[in-house]
Amino acid sequence: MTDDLKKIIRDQAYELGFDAVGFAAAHADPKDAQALSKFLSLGLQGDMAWLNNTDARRGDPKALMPKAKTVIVLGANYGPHEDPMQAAVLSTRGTVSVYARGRDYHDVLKKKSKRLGRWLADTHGCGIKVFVDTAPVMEKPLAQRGGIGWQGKHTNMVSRTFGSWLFLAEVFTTLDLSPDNPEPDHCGKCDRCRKACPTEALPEPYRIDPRRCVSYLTIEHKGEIAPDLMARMGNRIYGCDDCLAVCPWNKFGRPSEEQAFWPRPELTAPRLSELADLDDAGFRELFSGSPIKRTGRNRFVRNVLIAIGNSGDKALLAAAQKLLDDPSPLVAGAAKWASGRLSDA
Ligand code: B12
Ligand code: SF4
Ligand code: SF4
Repeated sequence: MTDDLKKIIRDQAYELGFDAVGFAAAHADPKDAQALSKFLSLGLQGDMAWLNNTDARRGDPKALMPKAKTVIVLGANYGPHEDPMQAAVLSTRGTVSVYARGRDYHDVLKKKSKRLGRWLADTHGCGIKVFVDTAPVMEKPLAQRGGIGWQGKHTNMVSRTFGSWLFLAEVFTTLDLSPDNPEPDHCGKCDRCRKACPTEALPEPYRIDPRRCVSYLTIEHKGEIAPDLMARMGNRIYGCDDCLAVCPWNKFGRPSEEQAFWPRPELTAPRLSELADLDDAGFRELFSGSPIKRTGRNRFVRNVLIAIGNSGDKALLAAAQKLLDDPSPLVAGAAKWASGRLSDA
């Protein structure tokens, strides 16, 4: 009976556009809570105080829904249609990570997960709760327990079918469904992701130091960035895909069929000089519906200035100098760094 029901749920999830579906028991695994406490005790969360404030709940799915018995773990393929690193060699352009080139995945997956949850509640009279990314849920270990992939040495979840390009979401339910088998680790001797990292943010296999990660620095970190890290960031202006892009399991993946994740043409290799010119209103207009709106104009222009500083192209010096007196100290500081670096180039 439970297997029949699981098949019906799986089919419904596929119909709604999910690409991977698994079932995990809604109980805490002490290993996850311990790994999280260790992570926090080392201060690795940096500016992400929300990880600290929610740690008691994050380690245990029941803390979010005491009556939950099963977590339906869901994956959505956002595999790129083009080489994700193609803009990395274009010095006057920026590289936006694949996940942020289309529409905000939170909005897209929330809608689909809610539809799945509502259908389940209506057809089976159960309780449900839906989560995507921002709730205090340890999504990757749950997805691994639900069998849709394993946490690779870059710490993200890798799928044998979709490589490193899966977004995660969950529907918690009071239905008691048999858990799937956890996916074993298939990294083997491979170490490509760690070698590819531009800032050495993966000091050991399966460990990340977010404070060095370009994704953290460009999206989460609110202040100035240390000069040695800025110099290593290249032209990555929002997020980073280097460790994901080199994963050999990507060869089994395929481009996403979800049009909402397809890149907006202007974000595939945007011109740094145009982005540096954005004011608040221009930023909000350009990035409405995009995850990029999250950083606000100042942090984003800081990132663009770092890329300008790293471009080695003196034609961009004027764009940096124009921002030396910007009212935002963050922007003015990055403009000073970029101008100095280009003048020396
Ligand atoms: C905080 C966060 C970040 C932080 C920290 C990253 C991190 N690895 O934790 C920053 C800002 C850096 C980040 C970056 C990115 N993120 Co993020 N992020 C999250 C978030 C909100 C929480 C993750 C978390 O709990 N971290 C805390 C630590 C403790 O967890 P951990 O690193 O997984 O630690 C585990 C392992 O290290 C292991 N471990 C620890 N010690 C040891 C020792 C040994 C020996 C072993 C074997 C294991 C082990 O156990 C820990 C617990 O399981 C999740 C969403 C969610 N709610 O889960 C999304 C999430 C992980 N991010 C996601 C994405 C897409 C990204 C980026 C690719 C975005 C981009 N292109 O820029 C990058 C990838 C960077 C990277 N290599 O991880 C996706 C990943 C999807 C997937 N397939 O896994 C998620 C799941 C969001 C989603 N719903 O889709 N992210
Ligand atoms: S996202 Fe980029 S900076 Fe962060 S760990 Fe991966 S390769 Fe390193
Ligand atoms: S690049 Fe290699 S080590 Fe890293 S996650 Fe992929 S298979 Fe694992």
